[in-house]
Amino acid sequence: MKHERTTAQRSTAEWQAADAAHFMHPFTDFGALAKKGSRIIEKAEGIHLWDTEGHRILDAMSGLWCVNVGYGQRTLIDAATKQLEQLPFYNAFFQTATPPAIELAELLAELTPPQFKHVFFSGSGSEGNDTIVRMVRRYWDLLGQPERRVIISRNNAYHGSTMAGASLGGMSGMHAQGGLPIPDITHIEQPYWYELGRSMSRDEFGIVAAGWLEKKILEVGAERVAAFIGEPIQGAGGVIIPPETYWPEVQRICDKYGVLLVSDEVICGFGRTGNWWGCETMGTRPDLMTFAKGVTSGYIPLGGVMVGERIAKVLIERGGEFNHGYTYSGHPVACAVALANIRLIQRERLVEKVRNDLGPHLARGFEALKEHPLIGDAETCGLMGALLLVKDKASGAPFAPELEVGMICRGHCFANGLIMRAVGDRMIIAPPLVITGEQIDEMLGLIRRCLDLTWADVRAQG
Ligand code: PXG
Repeated sequence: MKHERTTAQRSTAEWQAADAAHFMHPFTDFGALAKKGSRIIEKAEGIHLWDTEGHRILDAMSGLWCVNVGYGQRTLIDAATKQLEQLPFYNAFFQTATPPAIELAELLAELTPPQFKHVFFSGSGSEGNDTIVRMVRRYWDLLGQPERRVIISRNNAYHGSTMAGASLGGMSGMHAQGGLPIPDITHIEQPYWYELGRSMSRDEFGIVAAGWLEKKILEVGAERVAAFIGEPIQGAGGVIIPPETYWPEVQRICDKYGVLLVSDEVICGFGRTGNWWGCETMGTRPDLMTFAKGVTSGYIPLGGVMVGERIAKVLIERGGEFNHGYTYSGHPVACAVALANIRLIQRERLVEKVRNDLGPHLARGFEALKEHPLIGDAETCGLMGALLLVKDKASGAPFAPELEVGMICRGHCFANGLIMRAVGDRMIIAPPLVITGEQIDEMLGLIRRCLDLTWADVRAQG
């Protein structure tokens, strides 16, 4: 009768046993998790989650960088219900379309920078970046320059987990599994000032780091370079906020060599940085943008690519059939939820709040945390932030990686009702955009307590 059991009837231990027996989690050491047992999240409201043990947890990661409007938003739930009743699915392949997909395309064209009038929908950010690879190469083929195939990305970038997404990404651990990257994708070093450029000012380093792109273009041969892709701020890589000089210089270099610029807005889009798009915060004019996550606040999967007119025009006027698409490209329920989500962001003026109020509030809190003996650096942009834990504050010397100080800190966070991620020894947050000033203070208080506990552990270990 086990198939008939429902949530309410199972204990945490029973959930954990069934989980370990059947569910292979993403990016997980299956054997280790099976021994330890998952934390089972059962419900959520606002910026808080509850696990099956009844613990209340402040979700400072917005699910996985996506639940920007917080949990339990009635208008999103109603939009999904209504669309499920009216038309749960129809495809967009055979010269058909559904009203929510058309309306969302129209709204995205309005909300994005003026070079964007067209969108290609996918089911996720990874699929969006697969679309980018196909589309970029198709564009250059149609222009009679098929040798322009190479896409340049960066080390420690994250662009998804499909074959193309993982190839574009710069995670060596991912490349090592499955024979990646696929051909004609190459990487340059990331613009991580603290690690790579502390002998210079941030601004000087930004120019140097952008210069690595020009060097790579010349090494590959400009006539072979199709595009450069980057996250305005690297998220999964540890909230690496580049110097202000970096992106404008990257734009200048792309323009100089006719290389397409792709902004992966999967995390930075929909208000996270205090503007609708990370490229607006960073001052670039991309030819393509990938989006996902915040488009529906994670209530339902949806992703896509904003296609700049430079590319759309060629695809439309000379393209013929583009042999690419997904069953769920323009899924009507996902699009209906996205419409409700975007209207909520507009109605509540969340982007303006992040820019003028919440972002500066968080920045002040992180500035104050810089005094903590564990913190080597603290930075924020909008509602993204990173705290770097270091062994020696004066010199900035890092802890030995095997100490896993970030994981120790993350453990204290979990135990104290806070979800904060550890990427190595960078502790990162990206709370829902509906967080209030008071809740930011509550979060900062929890962070400080967990830093103190981590500091005590570190000292006890000598
Ligand atoms: N681009 C960026 C910039 C992302 O952050 C993707 C593409 C892929 O999206 P999908 O929807 O295919 O997952 C992402 C996803 C982490 C973490 O550990 C980050 C992501 C996904 C999983 C884990 O921070 N970002």
